[in-house]
Amino acid sequence: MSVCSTQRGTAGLHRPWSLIHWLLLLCTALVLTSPGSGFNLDTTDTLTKRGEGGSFFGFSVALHQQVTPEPHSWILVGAPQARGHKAQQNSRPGALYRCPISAKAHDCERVDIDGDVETDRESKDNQWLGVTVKSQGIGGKVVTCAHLYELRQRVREPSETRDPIGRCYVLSDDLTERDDLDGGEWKFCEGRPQTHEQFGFCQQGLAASFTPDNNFILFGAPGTYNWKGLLFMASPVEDALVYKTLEPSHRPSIFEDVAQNSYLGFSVDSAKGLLSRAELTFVAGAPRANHTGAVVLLRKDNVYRLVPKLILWGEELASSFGYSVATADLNQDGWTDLIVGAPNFFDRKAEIGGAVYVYLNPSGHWEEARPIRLNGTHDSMFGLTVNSVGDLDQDGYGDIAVGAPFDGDGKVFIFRGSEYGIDTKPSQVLDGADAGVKQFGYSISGGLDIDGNSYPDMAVGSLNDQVVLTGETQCRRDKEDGSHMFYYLIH
Ligand SMILES: *[C@@H]1O[C@H](CO)[C@@H](O)[C@H](O)[C@H]1NC(C)=O
Ligand SMILES: *[C@@H]1O[C@H](CO)[C@@H](O)[C@H](O)[C@H]1NC(C)=O
Ligand SMILES: [Ca+2]
Ligand SMILES: [Ca+2]
Repeated sequence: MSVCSTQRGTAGLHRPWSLIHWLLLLCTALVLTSPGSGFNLDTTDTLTKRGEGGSFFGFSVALHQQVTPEPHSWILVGAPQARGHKAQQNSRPGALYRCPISAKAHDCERVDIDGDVETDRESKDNQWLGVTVKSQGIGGKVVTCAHLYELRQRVREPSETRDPIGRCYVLSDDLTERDDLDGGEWKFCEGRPQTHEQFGFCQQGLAASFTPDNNFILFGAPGTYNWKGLLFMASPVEDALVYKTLEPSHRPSIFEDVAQNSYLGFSVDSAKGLLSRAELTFVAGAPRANHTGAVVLLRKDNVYRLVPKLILWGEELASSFGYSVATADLNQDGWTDLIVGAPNFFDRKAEIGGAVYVYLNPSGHWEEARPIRLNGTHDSMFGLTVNSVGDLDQDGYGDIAVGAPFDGDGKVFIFRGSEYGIDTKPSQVLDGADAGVKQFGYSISGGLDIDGNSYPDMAVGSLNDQVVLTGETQCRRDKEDGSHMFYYLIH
Protein backbone atom coordinates (compact mmCIF):
# COMPACT_ATOMS: atom_id res chain seq x y z
CA MET A 1 0.00 0.00 0.00
CA SER A 2 1.81 3.03 -1.25
CA VAL A 3 0.24 5.54 1.11
CA CYS A 4 1.53 3.61 4.08
CA SER A 5 5.01 5.02 3.88
CA THR A 6 7.30 4.23 6.74
CA GLN A 7 8.16 7.88 6.96
CA ARG A 8 5.95 9.99 9.06
CA GLY A 9 8.38 12.82 8.34
CA THR A 10 8.33 15.19 5.36
CA ALA A 11 6.77 13.34 2.46
CA GLY A 12 5.21 10.46 4.32
CA LEU A 13 2.86 12.70 6.23
CA HIS A 14 1.26 14.17 3.17
CA ARG A 15 -1.33 11.58 2.57
CA PRO A 16 -4.10 12.01 0.06
CA TRP A 17 -6.95 12.13 2.50
CA SER A 18 -9.26 15.03 2.73
CA LEU A 19 -11.25 14.21 5.83
CA ILE A 20 -10.25 13.19 9.24
CA HIS A 21 -12.54 11.71 11.77
CA TRP A 22 -12.08 11.20 15.39
CA LEU A 23 -14.02 9.38 17.94
CA LEU A 24 -14.35 9.60 21.62
CA LEU A 25 -14.81 6.51 23.67
CA LEU A 26 -15.98 7.08 27.17
CA CYS A 27 -16.45 4.57 29.90
CA THR A 28 -19.32 5.78 31.98
CA ALA A 29 -21.15 2.84 33.51
CA LEU A 30 -21.52 2.85 37.26
CA VAL A 31 -22.20 -0.80 37.99
CA LEU A 32 -19.59 -3.43 37.33
CA THR A 33 -20.11 -7.10 37.86
CA SER A 34 -17.75 -10.07 38.01
CA PRO A 35 -14.41 -8.34 37.65
CA GLY A 36 -12.22 -9.70 34.91
CA SER A 37 -14.97 -10.70 32.54
CA GLY A 38 -17.66 -9.10 30.48
CA PHE A 39 -16.28 -5.57 30.54
CA ASN A 40 -16.67 -3.94 27.22
CA LEU A 41 -16.78 -0.51 25.75
CA ASP A 42 -20.31 0.05 24.46
CA THR A 43 -20.39 1.02 20.82
CA THR A 44 -24.07 1.80 20.52
CA ASP A 45 -24.32 5.24 22.05
CA THR A 46 -22.58 7.67 19.75
CA LEU A 47 -21.85 11.35 19.43
CA THR A 48 -20.60 13.29 16.46
CA LYS A 49 -18.07 16.10 16.34
CA ARG A 50 -17.07 17.87 13.19
CA GLY A 51 -13.83 19.51 12.15
CA GLU A 52 -12.86 21.46 9.07
CA GLY A 53 -12.67 19.24 5.97
CA GLY A 54 -9.15 18.63 4.75
CA SER A 55 -7.59 19.76 8.01
CA PHE A 56 -6.50 16.29 9.20
CA PHE A 57 -8.57 16.95 12.30
CA GLY A 58 -7.91 13.94 14.51
CA PHE A 59 -4.35 13.20 13.45
CA SER A 60 -3.52 13.42 17.16
CA VAL A 61 -5.75 13.37 20.25
CA ALA A 62 -5.23 13.86 23.98
CA LEU A 63 -7.57 13.73 26.93
CA HIS A 64 -7.03 16.72 29.18
CA GLN A 65 -8.47 18.19 32.35
CA GLN A 66 -8.23 21.85 33.26
CA VAL A 67 -8.43 22.82 36.95
CA THR A 68 -8.02 26.62 36.99
CA PRO A 69 -9.71 29.06 36.74
CA GLU A 70 -12.53 26.50 36.75
CA PRO A 71 -12.61 22.75 36.16
CA HIS A 72 -13.16 21.71 32.56
CA SER A 73 -12.61 18.50 30.63
CA TRP A 74 -11.36 18.64 27.08
CA ILE A 75 -10.46 16.39 24.24
CA LEU A 76 -7.56 18.10 22.52
CA VAL A 77 -7.41 17.42 18.80
CA GLY A 78 -4.56 18.17 16.41
CA ALA A 79 -5.51 19.30 12.89
CA PRO A 80 -2.09 19.68 11.24
CA GLN A 81 -3.45 20.75 7.85
CA ALA A 82 -5.90 23.35 9.21
CA ARG A 83 -6.02 26.67 7.40
CA GLY A 84 -4.52 29.65 9.11
CA HIS A 85 -6.37 32.62 10.47
CA LYS A 86 -5.39 36.27 10.93
CA ALA A 87 -2.02 36.87 9.22
CA GLN A 88 -1.86 33.30 7.95
CA GLN A 89 -5.17 33.13 6.11
CA ASN A 90 -3.71 31.86 2.86
CA SER A 91 -1.66 29.04 4.31
CA ARG A 92 -2.08 25.78 6.16
CA PRO A 93 -0.11 26.10 9.38
CA GLY A 94 -2.23 23.53 11.24
CA ALA A 95 -4.02 24.03 14.54
CA LEU A 96 -4.87 22.61 17.92
CA TYR A 97 -8.55 22.34 18.86
CA ARG A 98 -10.24 21.82 22.18
CA CYS A 99 -13.56 20.01 22.31
CA PRO A 100 -15.80 19.90 25.36
CA ILE A 101 -17.42 16.65 26.49
CA SER A 102 -20.81 17.38 25.02
CA ALA A 103 -23.24 15.99 22.51
CA LYS A 104 -22.89 18.95 20.18
CA ALA A 105 -21.23 18.38 16.82
CA HIS A 106 -19.74 21.80 16.14
CA ASP A 107 -18.36 23.01 19.44
CA CYS A 108 -14.62 22.43 19.04
CA GLU A 109 -12.69 25.68 19.25
CA ARG A 110 -9.26 26.54 17.90
CA VAL A 111 -6.79 27.09 20.74
CA ASP A 112 -5.45 30.61 20.31
CA ILE A 113 -1.74 30.07 19.78
CA ASP A 114 0.79 30.73 17.02
CA GLY A 115 -1.25 33.52 15.41
CA ASP A 116 1.55 35.64 13.96
CA VAL A 117 4.21 34.96 11.38
CA GLU A 118 7.41 36.88 10.56
CA THR A 119 7.85 36.01 6.92
CA ASP A 120 11.33 37.50 6.74
CA ARG A 121 12.66 34.81 9.04
CA GLU A 122 10.23 31.90 9.27
CA SER A 123 7.59 29.96 7.40
CA LYS A 124 4.54 28.32 8.92
CA ASP A 125 2.81 27.10 5.80
CA ASN A 126 2.60 23.31 6.07
CA GLN A 127 4.39 23.35 9.39
CA TRP A 128 2.00 20.72 10.84
CA LEU A 129 1.01 22.42 14.08
CA GLY A 130 -0.92 19.73 15.98
CA VAL A 131 1.09 16.80 14.63
CA THR A 132 1.44 15.80 18.28
CA VAL A 133 -0.50 16.77 21.37
CA LYS A 134 0.10 15.48 24.88
CA SER A 135 -1.32 16.37 28.27
CA GLN A 136 0.08 15.89 31.74
CA GLY A 137 -3.47 15.11 32.84
CA ILE A 138 -5.48 16.77 35.56
CA GLY A 139 -4.37 20.38 36.00
CA GLY A 140 -1.16 19.71 34.07
CA LYS A 141 0.63 21.24 31.13
CA VAL A 142 -0.06 20.56 27.47
CA VAL A 143 2.48 20.30 24.67
CA THR A 144 1.78 20.49 20.96
CA CYS A 145 4.27 20.69 18.10
CA ALA A 146 4.79 21.70 14.48
CA HIS A 147 7.63 19.47 13.32
CA LEU A 148 7.94 21.20 9.93
CA TYR A 149 8.19 24.78 11.22
CA GLU A 150 10.87 26.42 9.06
CA LEU A 151 13.54 29.01 9.71
CA ARG A 152 14.31 31.10 6.64
CA GLN A 153 17.55 32.86 5.85
CA ARG A 154 18.36 35.33 3.06
CA VAL A 155 14.64 35.51 2.28
CA ARG A 156 13.73 36.10 -1.37
CA GLU A 157 17.38 35.98 -2.39
CA PRO A 158 18.58 33.25 -4.73
CA SER A 159 20.54 31.73 -1.86
CA GLU A 160 17.51 31.58 0.46
CA THR A 161 17.53 28.59 2.81
CA ARG A 162 14.66 27.01 4.68
CA ASP A 163 15.37 24.75 7.60
CA PRO A 164 12.53 22.63 9.00
CA ILE A 165 13.76 22.68 12.57
CA GLY A 166 10.32 22.20 14.12
CA ARG A 167 9.03 23.83 17.26
CA CYS A 168 6.68 23.11 20.15
CA TYR A 169 4.26 25.07 22.32
CA VAL A 170 3.86 24.43 26.00
CA LEU A 171 0.59 25.64 27.54
CA SER A 172 -0.82 25.84 31.05
CA ASP A 173 -3.78 23.69 32.00
CA ASP A 174 -6.30 26.29 30.77
CA LEU A 175 -4.57 26.19 27.36
CA THR A 176 -3.11 29.68 27.72
CA GLU A 177 0.48 30.89 27.96
CA ARG A 178 0.35 31.70 31.65
CA ASP A 179 3.68 30.64 33.15
CA ASP A 180 7.18 31.86 32.25
CA LEU A 181 8.12 28.91 30.09
CA ASP A 182 4.73 28.63 28.36
CA GLY A 183 4.61 29.56 24.70
CA GLY A 184 6.33 28.67 21.46
CA GLU A 185 9.97 29.23 22.30
CA TRP A 186 10.53 25.49 22.50
CA LYS A 187 12.90 25.39 19.51
CA PHE A 188 16.05 23.53 20.43
CA CYS A 189 17.52 23.55 16.93
CA GLU A 190 17.45 27.30 16.50
CA GLY A 191 20.88 28.94 16.69
CA ARG A 192 22.73 25.71 15.96
CA PRO A 193 24.60 24.75 12.77
CA GLN A 194 21.90 24.42 10.15
CA THR A 195 22.90 21.95 7.44
CA HIS A 196 21.12 18.60 7.21
CA GLU A 197 24.19 16.91 8.70
CA GLN A 198 23.58 19.04 11.77
CA PHE A 199 20.41 20.67 13.09
CA GLY A 200 18.81 22.08 9.93
CA PHE A 201 16.28 19.28 9.55
CA CYS A 202 15.64 18.48 13.20
CA GLN A 203 11.88 18.23 12.84
CA GLN A 204 11.58 18.60 16.58
CA GLY A 205 8.24 17.49 17.92
CA LEU A 206 7.28 14.72 15.50
CA ALA A 207 6.99 12.93 18.83
CA ALA A 208 6.80 14.38 22.34
CA SER A 209 5.97 13.02 25.76
CA PHE A 210 5.77 14.14 29.37
CA THR A 211 7.71 12.00 31.81
CA PRO A 212 5.47 10.30 34.38
CA ASP A 213 7.11 12.22 37.25
CA ASN A 214 5.98 15.39 35.42
CA ASN A 215 9.47 16.91 35.70
CA PHE A 216 10.38 16.80 32.02
CA ILE A 217 9.15 16.88 28.45
CA LEU A 218 10.91 14.55 26.04
CA PHE A 219 11.05 15.60 22.37
CA GLY A 220 11.98 13.52 19.36
CA ALA A 221 13.88 15.31 16.58
CA PRO A 222 14.31 12.45 14.09
CA GLY A 223 15.74 14.59 11.27
CA THR A 224 18.83 15.70 13.16
CA TYR A 225 22.29 14.57 11.96
CA ASN A 226 21.17 13.38 8.56
CA TRP A 227 18.17 11.49 9.96
CA LYS A 228 20.09 9.73 12.65
CA GLY A 229 17.79 11.52 15.05
CA LEU A 230 18.13 13.14 18.44
CA LEU A 231 16.20 13.45 21.67
CA PHE A 232 15.91 16.62 23.69
CA MET A 233 14.55 16.83 27.20
CA ALA A 234 13.81 19.85 29.37
CA SER A 235 11.69 20.94 32.29
CA PRO A 236 8.32 22.58 31.56
CA VAL A 237 8.54 24.74 34.70
CA GLU A 238 12.20 25.37 35.45
CA ASP A 239 14.62 27.02 33.04
CA ALA A 240 17.26 24.36 33.53
CA LEU A 241 19.75 22.91 31.07
CA VAL A 242 18.55 20.78 28.21
CA TYR A 243 19.37 17.07 28.15
CA LYS A 244 20.15 15.50 24.80
CA THR A 245 21.36 12.28 23.26
CA LEU A 246 25.00 11.89 22.26
CA GLU A 247 26.50 13.52 19.22
CA PRO A 248 27.54 11.19 16.41
CA SER A 249 30.98 9.86 17.13
CA HIS A 250 33.55 8.27 14.86
CA ARG A 251 34.89 6.33 17.77
CA PRO A 252 33.11 3.03 18.39
CA SER A 253 30.99 3.24 21.52
CA ILE A 254 30.29 0.55 24.06
CA PHE A 255 26.67 0.54 23.10
CA GLU A 256 25.64 -0.16 19.59
CA ASP A 257 24.50 3.23 18.40
CA VAL A 258 21.84 3.80 15.76
CA ALA A 259 23.17 5.05 12.43
CA GLN A 260 22.19 7.69 9.90
CA ASN A 261 18.66 7.32 8.56
CA SER A 262 17.52 5.59 11.74
CA TYR A 263 14.92 8.26 12.63
CA LEU A 264 15.62 8.01 16.34
CA GLY A 265 12.92 9.98 18.14
CA PHE A 266 10.13 9.09 15.75
CA SER A 267 8.27 7.84 18.85
CA VAL A 268 9.09 8.54 22.51
CA ASP A 269 7.93 7.48 25.95
CA SER A 270 9.41 7.09 29.42
CA ALA A 271 8.74 5.14 32.59
CA LYS A 272 10.22 3.95 35.83
CA GLY A 273 10.76 0.23 36.32
CA LEU A 274 12.21 -0.52 32.89
CA LEU A 275 15.96 -0.88 33.49
CA SER A 276 15.75 -0.55 37.25
CA ARG A 277 12.85 -0.20 39.62
CA ALA A 278 13.36 3.35 40.78
CA GLU A 279 15.03 5.16 37.93
CA LEU A 280 13.37 6.83 34.99
CA THR A 281 14.17 5.22 31.63
CA PHE A 282 13.57 6.88 28.28
CA VAL A 283 12.28 4.93 25.32
CA ALA A 284 12.74 6.06 21.72
CA GLY A 285 11.76 4.37 18.48
CA ALA A 286 14.14 4.44 15.51
CA PRO A 287 11.95 2.75 12.87
CA ARG A 288 14.56 2.71 10.13
CA ALA A 289 17.60 1.69 12.16
CA ASN A 290 19.59 -0.97 10.32
CA HIS A 291 16.56 -1.39 7.99
CA THR A 292 14.53 -3.36 10.55
CA GLY A 293 13.93 -0.61 13.07
CA ALA A 294 15.01 -0.49 16.69
CA VAL A 295 13.96 0.79 20.07
CA VAL A 296 16.56 2.42 22.29
CA LEU A 297 16.34 2.56 26.09
CA LEU A 298 18.26 5.45 27.61
CA ARG A 299 19.12 6.93 30.97
CA LYS A 300 20.02 10.47 31.86
CA ASP A 301 23.43 11.09 33.39
CA ASN A 302 24.63 13.99 35.55
CA VAL A 303 26.08 15.98 32.66
CA TYR A 304 22.80 16.44 30.82
CA ARG A 305 23.13 13.55 28.43
CA LEU A 306 20.63 10.86 27.51
CA VAL A 307 22.81 7.78 27.20
CA PRO A 308 21.73 4.63 25.35
CA LYS A 309 21.75 1.55 27.58
CA LEU A 310 19.97 -1.03 25.50
CA ILE A 311 18.86 -1.47 21.91
CA LEU A 312 16.09 -3.84 20.90
CA TRP A 313 16.15 -4.65 17.19
CA GLY A 314 13.25 -5.44 14.92
CA GLU A 315 13.16 -8.86 13.30
CA GLU A 316 12.11 -8.10 9.75
CA LEU A 317 13.42 -5.75 7.07
CA ALA A 318 11.34 -2.63 6.55
CA SER A 319 8.88 -3.55 9.30
CA SER A 320 9.18 -0.09 10.89
CA PHE A 321 9.75 -1.60 14.32
CA GLY A 322 9.62 1.38 16.70
CA TYR A 323 7.09 3.44 14.73
CA SER A 324 5.13 3.52 17.97
CA VAL A 325 6.05 2.66 21.56
CA ALA A 326 4.17 2.41 24.84
CA THR A 327 4.90 1.30 28.38
CA ALA A 328 2.61 -0.41 30.88
CA ASP A 329 2.91 -2.91 33.69
CA LEU A 330 0.81 -5.63 32.08
CA ASN A 331 1.35 -8.39 34.64
CA GLN A 332 1.52 -6.12 37.68
CA ASP A 333 4.89 -7.41 38.87
CA GLY A 334 6.25 -3.92 39.49
CA TRP A 335 8.39 -4.00 36.34
CA THR A 336 7.26 -1.91 33.42
CA ASP A 337 6.66 -3.81 30.20
CA LEU A 338 7.32 -2.49 26.73
CA ILE A 339 5.00 -2.48 23.72
CA VAL A 340 6.45 -1.75 20.26
CA GLY A 341 4.52 -1.27 17.01
CA ALA A 342 5.91 -2.47 13.65
CA PRO A 343 3.05 -1.47 11.33
CA ASN A 344 4.89 -2.42 8.14
CA PHE A 345 5.61 -5.96 9.26
CA PHE A 346 4.74 -8.21 6.36
CA ASP A 347 4.33 -11.96 5.95
CA ARG A 348 2.53 -12.75 2.75
CA LYS A 349 2.18 -16.47 3.38
CA ALA A 350 0.69 -16.01 6.81
CA GLU A 351 -1.36 -13.01 5.58
CA ILE A 352 0.11 -10.88 8.32
CA GLY A 353 0.45 -7.15 7.91
CA GLY A 354 1.53 -5.13 10.90
CA ALA A 355 2.75 -6.47 14.21
CA VAL A 356 3.01 -5.43 17.84
CA TYR A 357 5.76 -6.82 20.04
CA VAL A 358 5.04 -7.15 23.72
CA TYR A 359 8.15 -7.41 25.89
CA LEU A 360 7.37 -8.57 29.39
CA ASN A 361 10.12 -7.11 31.48
CA PRO A 362 12.35 -9.91 32.83
CA SER A 363 13.00 -7.95 36.06
CA GLY A 364 15.43 -5.64 34.29
CA HIS A 365 17.41 -8.51 32.71
CA TRP A 366 16.59 -7.51 29.17
CA GLU A 367 19.02 -9.98 27.62
CA GLU A 368 16.44 -12.61 28.58
CA ALA A 369 13.51 -10.79 27.02
CA ARG A 370 11.56 -12.75 24.41
CA PRO A 371 8.78 -10.70 22.89
CA ILE A 372 5.31 -11.98 22.15
CA ARG A 373 4.21 -10.93 18.69
CA LEU A 374 0.61 -9.87 18.13
CA ASN A 375 -0.29 -10.06 14.44
CA GLY A 376 -2.45 -7.80 12.30
CA THR A 377 -4.24 -8.73 9.13
CA HIS A 378 -2.71 -8.19 5.71
CA ASP A 379 -2.07 -4.49 4.93
CA SER A 380 -3.84 -3.35 8.09
CA MET A 381 -1.01 -1.20 9.55
CA PHE A 382 -1.73 -2.91 12.85
CA GLY A 383 0.51 -1.17 15.39
CA LEU A 384 0.58 2.26 13.75
CA THR A 385 -0.31 3.41 17.22
CA VAL A 386 0.05 1.51 20.51
CA ASN A 387 -1.18 3.01 23.75
CA SER A 388 -1.29 2.27 27.40
CA VAL A 389 -4.91 3.03 28.25
CA GLY A 390 -4.86 2.34 31.97
CA ASP A 391 -6.82 -0.47 33.55
CA LEU A 392 -9.97 -0.38 31.42
CA ASP A 393 -11.66 -3.38 33.02
CA GLN A 394 -10.48 -2.58 36.54
CA ASP A 395 -8.95 -5.99 37.21
CA GLY A 396 -5.67 -4.53 38.44
CA TYR A 397 -3.65 -5.20 35.28
CA GLY A 398 -2.74 -2.51 32.76
CA ASP A 399 -4.43 -2.76 29.36
CA ILE A 400 -3.36 -1.59 25.91
CA ALA A 401 -5.08 -0.40 22.75
CA VAL A 402 -3.64 -1.00 19.28
CA GLY A 403 -4.75 0.89 16.19
CA ALA A 404 -5.00 -0.81 12.78
CA PRO A 405 -6.43 1.97 10.62
CA PHE A 406 -6.38 -0.04 7.38
CA ASP A 407 -8.01 -3.18 8.74
CA GLY A 408 -11.28 -2.80 6.83
CA ASP A 409 -12.55 0.60 7.86
CA GLY A 410 -10.01 0.68 10.67
CA LYS A 411 -10.06 -1.08 14.01
CA VAL A 412 -8.88 -0.60 17.55
CA PHE A 413 -7.96 -3.76 19.44
CA ILE A 414 -8.09 -3.84 23.22
CA PHE A 415 -5.70 -6.33 24.82
CA ARG A 416 -5.89 -7.04 28.52
CA GLY A 417 -2.91 -7.40 30.77
CA SER A 418 -2.99 -10.47 33.00
CA GLU A 419 -1.03 -12.45 35.56
CA TYR A 420 0.73 -14.13 32.60
CA GLY A 421 1.49 -10.91 30.78
CA ILE A 422 -0.97 -10.33 28.03
CA ASP A 423 -4.09 -12.05 26.81
CA THR A 424 -3.21 -12.41 23.11
CA LYS A 425 -6.87 -12.61 22.14
CA PRO A 426 -8.29 -9.08 22.06
CA SER A 427 -10.96 -8.52 24.70
CA GLN A 428 -12.70 -6.19 22.30
CA VAL A 429 -12.39 -4.90 18.76
CA LEU A 430 -13.82 -1.48 17.96
CA ASP A 431 -14.65 -1.23 14.27
CA GLY A 432 -14.76 1.91 12.15
CA ALA A 433 -17.48 0.28 10.07
CA ASP A 434 -19.86 0.41 13.05
CA ALA A 435 -19.10 4.09 13.33
CA GLY A 436 -19.45 4.73 9.62
CA VAL A 437 -15.94 6.12 9.22
CA LYS A 438 -12.74 5.00 7.54
CA GLN A 439 -9.22 4.67 8.93
CA PHE A 440 -10.50 4.37 12.43
CA GLY A 441 -7.73 4.04 15.01
CA TYR A 442 -5.19 6.46 13.65
CA SER A 443 -4.62 8.06 17.03
CA ILE A 444 -5.60 6.98 20.54
CA SER A 445 -5.46 8.65 23.94
CA GLY A 446 -6.43 6.93 27.14
CA GLY A 447 -5.60 6.38 30.76
CA LEU A 448 -7.34 9.48 32.11
CA ASP A 449 -10.76 9.65 33.69
CA ILE A 450 -12.11 12.89 32.29
CA ASP A 451 -15.74 12.47 33.27
CA GLY A 452 -14.95 11.69 36.90
CA ASN A 453 -16.65 8.30 37.21
CA SER A 454 -13.35 6.61 38.20
CA TYR A 455 -13.06 4.56 35.00
CA PRO A 456 -10.38 5.51 32.49
CA ASP A 457 -11.72 7.07 29.31
CA MET A 458 -10.33 6.71 25.84
CA ALA A 459 -10.39 8.87 22.71
CA VAL A 460 -9.74 7.47 19.23
CA GLY A 461 -8.94 9.49 16.14
CA SER A 462 -9.67 8.40 12.61
CA LEU A 463 -8.84 9.49 9.11
CA ASN A 464 -11.27 9.08 6.28
CA ASP A 465 -10.19 8.38 2.72
CA GLN A 466 -13.64 7.94 1.26
CA VAL A 467 -12.87 11.16 -0.52
CA VAL A 468 -9.38 11.37 -1.95
CA LEU A 469 -7.95 14.85 -1.81
CA THR A 470 -8.46 15.97 -5.35
CA GLY A 471 -9.15 19.65 -4.82
CA GLU A 472 -10.63 22.20 -2.54
CA THR A 473 -14.11 21.97 -4.03
CA GLN A 474 -14.45 18.39 -3.04
CA CYS A 475 -13.14 19.13 0.42
CA ARG A 476 -15.69 21.81 0.90
CA ARG A 477 -18.52 19.74 -0.40
CA ASP A 478 -17.71 16.96 2.01
CA LYS A 479 -17.07 19.26 4.88
CA GLU A 480 -20.44 18.50 6.36
CA ASP A 481 -19.43 14.90 6.85
CA GLY A 482 -16.99 16.25 9.36
CA SER A 483 -15.79 14.12 12.17
CA HIS A 484 -17.61 11.83 14.45
CA MET A 485 -17.42 11.28 18.15
CA PHE A 486 -18.74 8.22 19.87
CA TYR A 487 -19.37 7.30 23.44
CA TYR A 488 -18.70 3.79 24.53
CA LEU A 489 -20.03 2.56 27.85
CA ILE A 490 -18.73 -0.28 29.94
CA HIS A 491 -21.36 -2.96 30.49
C1 LIG B 1 22.21 -5.06 10.82
O1 LIG B 1 21.63 -6.00 9.92
C2 LIG B 1 22.54 -6.94 9.38
C3 LIG B 1 21.75 -7.84 8.44
O2 LIG B 1 20.88 -7.11 7.65
C4 LIG B 1 23.17 -7.75 10.49
O3 LIG B 1 24.13 -8.62 9.95
C5 LIG B 1 23.83 -6.82 11.50
O4 LIG B 1 24.30 -7.57 12.61
C6 LIG B 1 22.82 -5.80 12.00
N1 LIG B 1 23.46 -4.87 12.90
C7 LIG B 1 23.10 -4.73 14.16
C8 LIG B 1 23.84 -3.70 14.92
O5 LIG B 1 22.23 -5.40 14.66
C1 LIG C 1 1.83 -14.31 15.11
O1 LIG C 1 2.30 -15.08 14.02
C2 LIG C 1 3.42 -15.92 14.31
C3 LIG C 1 3.77 -16.68 13.05
O2 LIG C 1 3.97 -15.84 11.96
C4 LIG C 1 3.12 -16.88 15.43
O3 LIG C 1 4.30 -17.59 15.77
C5 LIG C 1 2.60 -16.12 16.63
O4 LIG C 1 2.20 -17.02 17.63
C6 LIG C 1 1.43 -15.24 16.23
N1 LIG C 1 0.98 -14.50 17.41
C7 LIG C 1 -0.16 -14.75 18.04
C8 LIG C 1 -0.42 -13.94 19.26
O5 LIG C 1 -0.95 -15.58 17.66
CA1 LIG D 1 5.47 -6.17 34.24
CA1 LIG E 1 -7.02 -4.58 33.00
